[in-house]
Amino acid sequence: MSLKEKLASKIPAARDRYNKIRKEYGNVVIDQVTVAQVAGGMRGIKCLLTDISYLDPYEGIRFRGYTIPEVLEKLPRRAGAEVPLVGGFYYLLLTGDLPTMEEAEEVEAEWKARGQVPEYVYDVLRSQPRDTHPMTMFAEAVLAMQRESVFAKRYAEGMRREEYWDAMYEDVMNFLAKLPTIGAYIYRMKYRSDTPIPPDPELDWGSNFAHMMGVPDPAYRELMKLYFILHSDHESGNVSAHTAHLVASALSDIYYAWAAGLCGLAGPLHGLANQECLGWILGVMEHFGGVPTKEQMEQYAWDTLNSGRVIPGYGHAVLRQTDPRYKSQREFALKHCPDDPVFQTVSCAYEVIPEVLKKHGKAKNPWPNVDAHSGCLQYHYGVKEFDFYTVLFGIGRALGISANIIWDRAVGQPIERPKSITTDMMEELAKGAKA
Ligand code: CMX
Repeated sequence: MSLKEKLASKIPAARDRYNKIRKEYGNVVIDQVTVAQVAGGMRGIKCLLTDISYLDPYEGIRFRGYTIPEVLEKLPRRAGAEVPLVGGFYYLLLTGDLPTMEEAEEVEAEWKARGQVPEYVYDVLRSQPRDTHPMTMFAEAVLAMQRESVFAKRYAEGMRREEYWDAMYEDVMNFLAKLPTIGAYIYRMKYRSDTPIPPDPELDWGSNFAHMMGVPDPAYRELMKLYFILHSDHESGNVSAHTAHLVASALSDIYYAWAAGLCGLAGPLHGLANQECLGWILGVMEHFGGVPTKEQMEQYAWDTLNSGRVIPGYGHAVLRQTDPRYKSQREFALKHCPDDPVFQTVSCAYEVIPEVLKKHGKAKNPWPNVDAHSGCLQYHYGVKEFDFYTVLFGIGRALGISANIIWDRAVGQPIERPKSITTDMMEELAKGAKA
């Protein structure tokens, strides 16, 4: 069954279930909100609904109920490939079902058919000064394509609510199909003397990105499929996913929604952390003239903390263990580049920093997150321009946010609108409760 047919077959029951729960159990209390949560970035408030992924603080992410090792083991892969097809992974994210090889290849074929990037997108990119941050370029390219939106056109024509998901699906497939080409184009334009590489029709979505980047090592193709899968989704409360969901809740299309999400991903406490991590690791190496000893690493970590900065790549708002996305990348590095000095420095940090952060006593989670590892693998394969790394994150994260938004439209999730209070009101409530 094609992805769209499978989706169509699942939506009526899911929509009924969602509406029934809203109607019958609308008054049931599932969480309480404290002053600390309101004043502290809404941490931990259970107020978002998604079936695409779930983040357990100790176990890490599950995509549609599957852990990362399960996803990598169960999804179909092409002959000789180490990592499954991203098209098959997207089928799982959207439908909750493991695809057959044929179904995974159908998604890949659909992306291939829709992959042509409009010329004006290149004009938009080329009109920017070359020192514009690649995330700014990426967000601009996504926003520029809004004129292609099927959802916006059909909405203006008076489309029925039940059809919203269908138009959103069309937009999403058109949009996802083009992202690897746009990302690689930005890279080749900005850092490789303006020498874009056309896609290879024989390659899958993830491998094609590696090819268009111009990295010759075939292991990089496997890395990029892994990278996009690992970065796809992390529940819906993180800044980029939540921003995209919020914007789309106003019935803005995927182009508006993901351009906004990318602007959130570009922040140093979120997606930009991976570029900061590699900068920090290279800083350690430069300072000590190569891979540091554990004692040197400890000293450098304390110097960072004592100068009032955070150690990038460590800590997490939800996780309370080593991020399984970190572990998965570490396994890849142990297999493909165990002797790489940058990887060895990342490993040394892993041995030392959790203990330093525990002694420091502030971070609730002293363990590494996904960003602590991703840059070192890119660096190994020659992608050394680390301000580009968040674009890679942005391509991968588009998979998760778009699956969420299709389902938001499918069940009819409403416009998001939480309630604010003033500081006076909060103080009064707090004092009243204490008295
Ligand atoms: N180094 C030093 N201090 C840290 C720290 C770190 N890696 N992580 C947290 N802290 C500090 C916080 O700054 C905070 O200090 P204040 O009380 O002075 O403000 C205190 O510990 C408590 O923070 P927390 O509750 O543990 O963490 P938050 O949920 O507030 O923030 C995160 C989470 C990721 C922003 C934070 O751990 C951090 O800044 N890490 C470094 C940046 C990073 O790796 N970001 C990538 C995250 C993954 C992603 O979203 O892409």
